Amino acid sequence: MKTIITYGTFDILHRGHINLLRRARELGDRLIVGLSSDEFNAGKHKSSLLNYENRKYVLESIRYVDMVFAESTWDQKIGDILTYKADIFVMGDDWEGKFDSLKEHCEVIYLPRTQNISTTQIKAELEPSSL
Ligand code: C2G
Repeated sequence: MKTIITYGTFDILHRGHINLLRRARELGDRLIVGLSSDEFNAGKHKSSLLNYENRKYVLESIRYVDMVFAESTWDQKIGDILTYKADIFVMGDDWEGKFDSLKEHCEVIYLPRTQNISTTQIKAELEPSSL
């Protein structure tokens, strides 16, 4: 049973997120996702439109996702990798190199980001001034 682990905010899910989740899941037999809590998002200077419960509900409905747990701190990843016996840690390559320290515990793979789509861009287009 090869376990893949990834993390993110996954607010207003779009093709870029799904592409990442699909490719991550294809690397193994199950994919588990550390979903940023609302408080952790604040620490990332990100405010998600949907709160944690809503983002979790949506993520759990995705066919590529087997389990969702809360991401509350930057330094919980090693514990998560050991707890869930993760074999591969996957992130989009906007994070290239940032999590190489995890290579002591599991394989680390950065996948190319999907171009020309982002939650930030979607939010901007929803702004009344842009409608
Ligand atoms: N992503 C992507 N293509 C996009 C947008 C996002 O591949 N067009 C990927 C990101 O690279 C990331 C994942 O989708 O791997 C989730 O993106 P976000 O929800 O923006 O997550 P982020 O804020 O990067 O949080 O501890 C790690 C952080 O929680 C990552």
